[in-house]
Amino acid sequence: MKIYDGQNLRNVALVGHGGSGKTQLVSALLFAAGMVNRLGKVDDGTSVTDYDEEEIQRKFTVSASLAYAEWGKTKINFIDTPGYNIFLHETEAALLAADAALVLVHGVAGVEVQTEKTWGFAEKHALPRLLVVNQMDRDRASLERSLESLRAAFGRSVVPIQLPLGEEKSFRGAIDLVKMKAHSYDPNGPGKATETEIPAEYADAAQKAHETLIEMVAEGNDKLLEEFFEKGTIPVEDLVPGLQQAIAERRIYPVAVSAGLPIIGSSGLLDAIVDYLPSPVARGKVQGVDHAGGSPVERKVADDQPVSAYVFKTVADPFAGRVSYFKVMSGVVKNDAVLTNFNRGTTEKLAHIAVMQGKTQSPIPELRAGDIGAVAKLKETLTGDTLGDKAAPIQYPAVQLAEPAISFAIEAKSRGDEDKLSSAIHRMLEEDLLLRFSRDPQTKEFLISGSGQQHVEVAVSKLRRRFHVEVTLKAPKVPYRETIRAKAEAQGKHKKQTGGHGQYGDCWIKMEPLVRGSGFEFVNDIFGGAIPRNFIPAVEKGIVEAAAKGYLAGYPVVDFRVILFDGSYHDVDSSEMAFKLAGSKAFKKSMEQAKPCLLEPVMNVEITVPENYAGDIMGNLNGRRGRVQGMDSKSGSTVVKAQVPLAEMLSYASDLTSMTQGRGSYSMEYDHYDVVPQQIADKVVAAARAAGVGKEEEEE
Ligand SMILES: Nc1nc2c(ncn2[C@@H]2O[C@H](COP(=O)(O)OP(=O)(O)OP(=O)(O)O)[C@@H](O)[C@H]2O)c(=O)[nH]1
Ligand SMILES: [Mg+2]
Repeated sequence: MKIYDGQNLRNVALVGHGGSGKTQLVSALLFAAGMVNRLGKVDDGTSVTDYDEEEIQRKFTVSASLAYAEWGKTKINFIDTPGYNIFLHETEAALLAADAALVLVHGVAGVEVQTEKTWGFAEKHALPRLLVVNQMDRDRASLERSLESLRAAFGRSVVPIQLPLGEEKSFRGAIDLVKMKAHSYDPNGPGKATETEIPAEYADAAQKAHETLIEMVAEGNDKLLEEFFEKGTIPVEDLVPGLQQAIAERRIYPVAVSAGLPIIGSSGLLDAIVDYLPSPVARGKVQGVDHAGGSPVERKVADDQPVSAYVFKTVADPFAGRVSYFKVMSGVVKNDAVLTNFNRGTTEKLAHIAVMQGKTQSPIPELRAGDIGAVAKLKETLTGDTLGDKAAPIQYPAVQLAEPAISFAIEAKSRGDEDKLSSAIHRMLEEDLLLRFSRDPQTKEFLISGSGQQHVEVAVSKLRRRFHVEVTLKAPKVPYRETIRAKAEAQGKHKKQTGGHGQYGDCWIKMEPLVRGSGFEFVNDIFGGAIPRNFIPAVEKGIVEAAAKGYLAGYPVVDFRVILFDGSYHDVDSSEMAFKLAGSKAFKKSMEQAKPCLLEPVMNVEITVPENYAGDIMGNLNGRRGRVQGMDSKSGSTVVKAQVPLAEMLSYASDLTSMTQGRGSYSMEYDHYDVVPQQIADKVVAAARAAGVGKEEEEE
């Protein structure tokens, strides 16, 4: 395996809506570059980057993976990412290793929900972009319509650098609007273009598009603008660097056309990546901090800088152990290097560094600034950590993850599974940052949490296939809360003064509702020493502990204020314990009068369906206590936005699939807590009581 210098590298992440053809395109590009001798296909389970058993079975990408193509003097590192909403956290994390994004758009559907989401990630991480209108061989695929939706979503900087040659079934290549040549492909061939002059019937359209491109490139570049006004055109040798610069500065988002199956446009796309997208070195400097919460540090992306590498992904392999994927941010990572993990203050030896072609590792003696590789068996390093030269500490920022949206109780099927469960899950948590594992304080069950039902199901399936642990998932849980709706006032008195050392604590509190999201507030309003100062924190503690245990159904009580305003004490018998118990009693007595109620999480839901299903979807949302907030139609599909209680969304994934014959998709995130309607609350409370919540012994 050859060693590449930073300027001869391109790190591109393929992003876009699920099914736009990212994984298929990577396999096509690798085949066209001669990196593999058979064309891998998603549909046969033979693609290079969807190699995980889960991906082969489900035929979509679950987690980011790497591949590379050697194209002329350049090595292109591809990062294939998931487009499915519940795995998008993987996509964003992987973008930290990229220097540009290839944003794929389905030639029939145009811009879709996840196109915009992933565009947002690219925006956030300031990545230059190349748009690819893909699957141009499909019936009703159209560059023109795709461009309309792209411009509507991303503005007028979207400009074609290619036009399709032929359309739909007869799509056979692309016209290069920079060099003004036609590139045609044999649909059964190896993905390499034959270059010809532009056919006469395309000449006018190509000339017009060429001029539009030139104008866009010249617009932000005074020198080119002058040249353009003088000569009425810009020669190719000036247009290429001008285009490069405009892309790097994100003034232009160029658009190419392709198909990954049949492979059409591949060699032209590889050329465009090499010619127009920036190398990691061209991106200049990277930013970090010298230690957590410390001062900013800058590092030049160059071989002569101190070495630093950012770990953007971890794979838990049952055989190879932990495999860490990293990008060399500065300096050179040599095989067997001993580096410091700055996040953990530990030392790691990088034995057997390698480059990845899908699941296949090839050893390499060194990786230079900007390159991407992998290493197995690091001891403590996890995703988001920075490794480097001890003398030059730096930590690169990791992505901010959302909170998981859904939890299920998980149970091992047998005793043997139980023994293996926790260690297997902890290894999976290392590879999937949004997965959580915890214990329900009320029911003592183990909980597994993720971004959606399917996310959790994939995790369970991995547990079985990779780690041979069988588990069952029980009904998902809704994290209810409790609160109050009225003011209350009560006394809590704990008194035991018969025989031996007595106990005496007595307090009076007022309780008031607070606005949603305020949590808990404690006000000490004791005057004249009715309760000695040192016992006041004990009263508060008693209230806090009782509130955590809940009043109605065992869910934490939130959004209320307690004012401690009176009480009494005994010189000998008062103690912290006695006042804590008094606080807890006062809380419970106040709750009786305070009109307690249940709160439930309400989610922002976005559902995308083909237009003709929109009516059904809205009707169905009404039945789920949903409030439709808006509707958007574009290119044949409708996006419905609504707020729906989480409790009503637990089975939505499978219901949506059956309502739309699998053509709908949705995403949701937490928005706020709201009061549960009485009838439903009654059922939740009854279920909790039946499960034994609130039956514990009253302390006396
Ligand atoms: N006709 C046609 N079908 C394609 C093309 N590219 C991909 N497909 C098919 O479209 C489906 C989805 O392709 P993938 O490559 O898995 O799509 P993806 O963007 O990786 O999807 P996610 O991994 O879910 O984000 C598969 O059935 C492919 O065979 C294309 O250019 N033309
Ligand atoms: Mg994929």
